[in-house]
Amino acid sequence: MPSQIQYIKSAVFPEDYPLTKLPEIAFAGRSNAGKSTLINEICNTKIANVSQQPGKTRLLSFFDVREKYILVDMPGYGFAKRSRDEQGGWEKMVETYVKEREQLKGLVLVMDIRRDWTEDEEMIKMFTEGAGVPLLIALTKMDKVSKSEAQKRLVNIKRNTGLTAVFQVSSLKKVGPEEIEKYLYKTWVRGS
Ligand SMILES: Nc1nc2c(ncn2[C@@H]2O[C@H](COP(=O)(O)OP(=O)(O)OP(=O)(O)O)[C@@H](O)[C@H]2O)c(=O)[nH]1
Ligand SMILES: [Mg+2]
Repeated sequence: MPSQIQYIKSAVFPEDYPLTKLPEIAFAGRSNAGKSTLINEICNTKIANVSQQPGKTRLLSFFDVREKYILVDMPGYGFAKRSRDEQGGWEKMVETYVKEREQLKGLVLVMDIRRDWTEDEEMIKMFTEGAGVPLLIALTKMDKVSKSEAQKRLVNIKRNTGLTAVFQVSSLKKVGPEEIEKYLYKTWVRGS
């Protein structure tokens, strides 16, 4: 597992994205889904902020991993206190990033396994499909449900989305990060 990860910068607009050509992998999902936790585990660090106050991060945060690829922690959506204007700004930021970032090799959609697929997830799926960017789904907090429930939810998500790259994750049980890192590196970084 990689351990050398460095924060580069945060940005909203394309002109502020870091000037690197390394392959990039973005993490998106509802606020509190476990994006930052998963990034930390994949990179074996504590660098990505695990939220004390959900919905606070409003920027794209770029991290360099071993000078091999870039991980991008995207702000979470679905946070109730966000106004309609802010929601619109979030959508625009995500859409612009997914469309315009040429080196974006794939997007990890992080979802609490107990939640259902909503129009927010559908929107991200549409943005990525529109841009030809592959999608992986990480179903987090599987420790919160029984094994059979987790399995049922995984099968449902696969069926509803037509996606095959769907992984279960538990930060408590240390399930998922290693397998996901392997997949990302092999399929999206080295395959790029
Ligand atoms: N039980 C359990 N808790 C988890 C798991 N993954 C994350 N959490 C907890 O869920 C909360 C939110 O995790 P974050 O990683 O901050 O979520 P986030 O998606 O980055 O949230 P925002 O940055 O607000 O969008 C934290 O209290 C984590 O400890 C998991 O697999 N199991
Ligand atoms: Mg976060």
